[in-house]
Amino acid sequence: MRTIAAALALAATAASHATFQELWVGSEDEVSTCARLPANNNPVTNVASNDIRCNVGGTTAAGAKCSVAAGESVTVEMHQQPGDRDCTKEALGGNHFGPVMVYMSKVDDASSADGSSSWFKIFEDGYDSATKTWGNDKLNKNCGKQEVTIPADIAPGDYLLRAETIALHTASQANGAQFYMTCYQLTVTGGGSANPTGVKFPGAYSASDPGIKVDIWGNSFTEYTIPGPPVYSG
Ligand SMILES: [Cu+2]
Repeated sequence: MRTIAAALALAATAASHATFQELWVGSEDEVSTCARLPANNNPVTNVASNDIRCNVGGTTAAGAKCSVAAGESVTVEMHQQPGDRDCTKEALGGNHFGPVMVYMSKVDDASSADGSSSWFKIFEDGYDSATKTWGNDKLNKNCGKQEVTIPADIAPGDYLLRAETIALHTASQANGAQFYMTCYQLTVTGGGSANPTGVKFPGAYSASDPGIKVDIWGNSFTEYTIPGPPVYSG
């Protein structure tokens, strides 16, 4: 009996997992053409692993680059199963509450870069304590989509764009936070000369960060500290 219950709980959990898989440039749907799609929807849990860069297998190239003008918006899109863009299903299911963050990294060639370069954050949405709303609650309400603006002043050239959400439902345990990320291969046109300083993955996060080892269910939980560097303001 206990075995069956545990197996059902495990199946339910796995079914709710997800990957960022599509990208929109402005209003144009690029589908997954420039996404380094993760092999499956399992989370990364070790912040010290190279998998924290671009997910398991995500350090190698996949497909094409998407071209985007500096100052333009892109929309990253997450779903539970590959290619299943059904908006009636949650993007990330079952209480997998947590922040949404997007980073960029300037690289020589987005189709071969391994993600070891420096990353700057361009977007974050953590927790609104007034409405008790998480960043990925909004993702779920918006068919898995999060729109972000490419900074207008960054230098033109190739970048990796790293979309991430963290599920914190079991994050009160050591290494209980679940990281879901996908890297997209971009070429940025226009722009200026800014080359924002950033952080490395691994390195940007520690397993003991207050936004990573955190009990979101406790009575004392009122505010959430988003991990990683501040957002580059341009
Ligand atoms: Cu999970």
